[in-house]
Amino acid sequence: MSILTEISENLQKGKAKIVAELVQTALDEGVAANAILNEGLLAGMNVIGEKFKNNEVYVPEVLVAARAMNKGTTILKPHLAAAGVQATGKVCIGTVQGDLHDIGKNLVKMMLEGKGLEVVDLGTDVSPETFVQTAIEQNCQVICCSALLTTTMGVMEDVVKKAVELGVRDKVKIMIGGAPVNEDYCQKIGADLYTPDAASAADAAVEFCKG
Ligand code: B1M
Repeated sequence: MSILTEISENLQKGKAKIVAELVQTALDEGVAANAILNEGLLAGMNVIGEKFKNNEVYVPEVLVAARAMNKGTTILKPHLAAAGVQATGKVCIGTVQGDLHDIGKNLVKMMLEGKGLEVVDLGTDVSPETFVQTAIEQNCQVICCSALLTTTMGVMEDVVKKAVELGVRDKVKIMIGGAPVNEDYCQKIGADLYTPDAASAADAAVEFCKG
């Protein structure tokens, strides 16, 4: 069994300590950080996601898998960052109000940092006011909103409205992403950009920060 498959399978079993050890071993053996992320950690989380959808596993199993994912990504973080190029810019990121999913948001954050951007992580359950006030007070060029629930994606429109209300809509770019969101929705709510994954989000944020 390849080490990437081992990482995926242990992640699915929620074996956080083993996942962390395997990620370190893979790095020591010279496996690329991107491959460990995509073919190990994300591959395992996709399997869990499908099983969750089909009621083959339940919330506790998903939670321990998520914890294993976070352990693995913590070790990967400096290696993903090392692959990035230096850029100047500041971004704030969060998962929108009512939504506690943070794995995708953390991946986007990691990729942004990997591109050399300074990232203000607002965490989960972030109100439109907090997104926009943070951008104003901390001079962020970009606000990144993540949502995983159809019931919370509407908060992204409130972020756009709040930026208009506080008079900064022309000064800050608003990027959106997450499983229920798409390009059509982005246009409908008047956000600046939808990207489907963490890597393209980071590339786009760099371009926005260049101005
Ligand atoms: Co939840 N959950 N969950 N969950 N969960 C989903 C999202 C769901 C699709 C599962 C399902 O039913 N098939 C479903 C949503 C259905 C819907 O709204 N249409 C769902 C539900 C219903 C719920 C609860 C309501 C369940 C309940 O309690 N009955 C509840 C809600 C809690 C809340 O938030 N208020 C809930 C809870 C949980 C856990 C706590 C158990 C756990 C979260 C743990 C955590 O995040 N710390 C969890 C998980 C893990 C999932 C699944 C299985 C995996 C999500 C994930 O992390 N994926 C998910 C099913 C699935 O997706 N297959 C599911 C991996 C992650 C890397 O992907 O976040 O999409 P993702 O990020 C991607 C892209 O979307 C993109 O980049 C990443 C990859 O490169 N991206 C961006 C993300 N944000 C971006 C921002 C950008 C750009 C790109 O720019 C700014």
